[in-house]
Amino acid sequence: MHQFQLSDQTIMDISLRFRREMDKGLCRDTNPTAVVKMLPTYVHSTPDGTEQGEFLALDLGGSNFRVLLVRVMGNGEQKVEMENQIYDIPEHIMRGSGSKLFDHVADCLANFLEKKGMKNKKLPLGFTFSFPCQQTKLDESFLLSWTKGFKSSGVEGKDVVSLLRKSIEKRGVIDFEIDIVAVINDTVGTMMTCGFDDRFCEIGLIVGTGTNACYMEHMRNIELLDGDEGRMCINTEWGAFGDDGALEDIRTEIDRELDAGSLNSGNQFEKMVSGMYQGELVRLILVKMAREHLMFKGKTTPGLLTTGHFLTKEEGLASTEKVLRGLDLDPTAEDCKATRRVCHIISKRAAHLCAATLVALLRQIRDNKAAEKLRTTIGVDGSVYKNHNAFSRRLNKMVRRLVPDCDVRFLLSQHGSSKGAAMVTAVAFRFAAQQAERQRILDTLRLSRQQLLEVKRRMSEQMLRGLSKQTHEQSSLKMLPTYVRSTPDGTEHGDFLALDLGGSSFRVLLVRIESGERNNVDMHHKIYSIPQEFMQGTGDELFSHIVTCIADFLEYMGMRGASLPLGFTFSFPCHQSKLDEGILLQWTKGFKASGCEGQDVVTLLKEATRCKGEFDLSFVAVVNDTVGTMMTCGYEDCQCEVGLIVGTGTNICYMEEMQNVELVEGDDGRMCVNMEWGAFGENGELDDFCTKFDQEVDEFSNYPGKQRYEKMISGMYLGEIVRNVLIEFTAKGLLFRGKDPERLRTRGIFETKFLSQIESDRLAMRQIRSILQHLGLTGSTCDDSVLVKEVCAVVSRRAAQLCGAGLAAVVEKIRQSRNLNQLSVTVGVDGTLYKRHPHFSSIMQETLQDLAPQCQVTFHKSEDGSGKGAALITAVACRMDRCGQYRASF
Ligand code: 0WK
Ligand code: 0WK
Ligand code: BGC
Ligand code: BGC
Repeated sequence: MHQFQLSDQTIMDISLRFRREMDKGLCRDTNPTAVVKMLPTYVHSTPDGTEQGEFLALDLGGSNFRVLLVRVMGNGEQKVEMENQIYDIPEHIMRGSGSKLFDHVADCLANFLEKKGMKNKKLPLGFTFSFPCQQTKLDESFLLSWTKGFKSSGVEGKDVVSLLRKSIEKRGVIDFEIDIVAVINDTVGTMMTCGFDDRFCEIGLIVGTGTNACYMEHMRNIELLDGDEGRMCINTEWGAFGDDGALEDIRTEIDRELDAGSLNSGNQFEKMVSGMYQGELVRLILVKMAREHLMFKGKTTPGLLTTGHFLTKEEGLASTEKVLRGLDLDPTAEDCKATRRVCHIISKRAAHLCAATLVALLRQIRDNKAAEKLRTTIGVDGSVYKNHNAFSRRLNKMVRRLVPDCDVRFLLSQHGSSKGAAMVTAVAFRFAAQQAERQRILDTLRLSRQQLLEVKRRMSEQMLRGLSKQTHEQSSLKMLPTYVRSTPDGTEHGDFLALDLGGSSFRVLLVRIESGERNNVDMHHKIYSIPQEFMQGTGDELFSHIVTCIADFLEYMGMRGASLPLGFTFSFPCHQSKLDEGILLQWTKGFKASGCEGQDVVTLLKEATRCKGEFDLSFVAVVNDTVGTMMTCGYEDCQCEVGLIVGTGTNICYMEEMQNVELVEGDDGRMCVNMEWGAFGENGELDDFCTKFDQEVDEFSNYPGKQRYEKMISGMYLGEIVRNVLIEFTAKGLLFRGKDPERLRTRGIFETKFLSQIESDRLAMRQIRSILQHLGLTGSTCDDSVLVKEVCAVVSRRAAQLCGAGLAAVVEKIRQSRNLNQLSVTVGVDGTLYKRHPHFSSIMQETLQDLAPQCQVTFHKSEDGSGKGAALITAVACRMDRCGQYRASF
């Protein structure tokens, strides 16, 4: 019997071996070949007292199959009521066909509900299925292999939830309806059951028919899953420890004999520890002893020779003689003493082996927490642990001896794993309900292809109305003629000042154009800020500030008092009747300076220059940033006939056939039209796509009712839409655990740049949390970060799709105006949102491709800004002037 006794050294060594097996199972590369599978369970937390409701639970895989009704009283009452019924699983069903097994389970469920008079109640169900399963989510679990006494066919490799659903549906809904919300392992159920009473409980242990353990592992160590924040319960399936030969040195010939005769191969560790096998080990030893004439006077009996006839539960019982006589043996007192000794040794080895693996778990948790002294609780269940006092005593004792520095408590589960299953179901049910509500809200921000086609159609309609003299006033798209009729021809030359006002930064540029060789433009610029008080003060203050910046720039360039032609990129809707005049129709974005709307901004600028008297501006061309961008890109790509801005604001211009530009005389050639598409929707064209979050943003914007399309797309507003969705989620308890972080109510706090950061694929969840922390949204969880990222993605996706639908209308217009079957055109594009957002441009281009398949569109990102374009336009105008050509437009 000596070979069954393990020295402390050996036990310590086995513990270290098991720890290595755990690492193999957790590691992505070695998991496929690991025998200790370390299976993710998708259970992220132990009960937090908010669980409540009525749940059904099935407990399959232990010595009893139970159907239970569990009532969890919430709001901190921590009270649970349970009713259960034990049903038999006949051996022919445990080893028959899988469909028969699950039909039997469904029958028992129906019987239970019948008895409870609850057949017509649709209840969520938690399914404790105590076998090794690969889970992909809480309600999907593929059986890896049967263990213990089960061997039903057609189940391994299958999702046991679908098999159960099928058996239930087979009975027809008229019978009863069940919503299987969660499938868990009995170790997980046991941990949750004990966790309900003891918040330190983070390990679940079963030593019963089979044996196994689970524990709360840090996500960063679970390489099979993304995310490294928080914890998840891992089902170790330690029964299989040794299946790769790791325990060969301690396995005896008796162990090998038992394994050879067992129903399911493998599970070497379980076969040395659990209740299904301890008795069998004793029997095989007694048979060996008898055959070697060391016991029972060398006699064996059919009873003794029959597998499974020496049940584990027998061991403890004083009446060994009664048991042996039950096997038709005629034991002497010596025989009884020897039998008890064999039982003692087998049970002791089992307890010590269990302690070895348990200590490996304890050390893993202690190291994860970097804790000096670990305080933890092990929730435990199973007939061996419960009914074999010697076993549990030896196990506790050996654990304390191996890890004296850990304060470990064993908490016996009083209610079985189903209470825990109900907890998991309650959490899952609450999560599922919350998820459904989150998706319902997010669905209001998701646009279908049909809706996008409708946006495109309505945009096309408004374009025609805006171009037509008759309907121009009624259109939300002003289709403003820009008096830019062609792109540079390379003969332009000279020094030009350029101003770039209206984007996220104000720039003053000196642009030196050398004629002849193309693309020889030299630029110097300086960025100035436009303080809020000037953006929202008086026009005089604003333009005086602009002139101050120009003067500072000329100083900085050593060109004090210079008089240069100037290209003025003024990124707001302006009515132009010629190139050097721009009547501001209305401010947009963050600007609100008084006394400007309805005024010619060229005059306002010249007025301010005159007042300052430090330099003179000879000629000023005013262009929209979309036009400047088109020109800048057109200088390198002559196919560039569209200018797109997706930045603080959004807008587009394109080269339209003169005969369609009814507001301007003449039908020859083309002219660039500034669509001011930001205003699309002001006549209600977008009302059926607008959500309450958009309403909120519009209501609190500088210009309620204005720029509706812009407010669903551009950088100034996306962050605000996200913030409003997050407030709604928080108010509904769907985010930040319903705790309303005051900071979230601060308008403008969620800048759009955060969307771009949060949606970047490279950003780990913890970095999202640090952004939330930075925003003062402290105490957010990993789930919160995931959700915030999802909200950002939905809002930016809608913006990109809306932009793509609008662009599809524009390029289709060009194609149709030119009666082309296929159009290939380049779009010059600029703007921080387009440039910095990780997915905006690709989603916009996908949408465009889908909605305008007859247009090949190339996107040319502007690297030099629209100031260069403005200077080029000014240069062309000046060239035409030198040639004495009328410079109203070119
Ligand atoms: C009771 C639990 C059940 C688990 C069983 C294990 O409710 O989920 O499977 O303990 O112990 P056994 O019945 O195999 O001895
Ligand atoms: C850079 C251009 C400028 C334009 C801006 C728009 O040079 O004219 O207004 O892009 O992008 P935003 O700065 O608003 O993101
Ligand atoms: C199964 C485990 C289960 C354990 C205890 C083992 O045979 O593989 O999933 O937790 O028995 O019931
Ligand atoms: C303005 C446009 C400008 C766009 C991009 C909008 O708010 O109305 O003129 O092109 O922003 O900057």
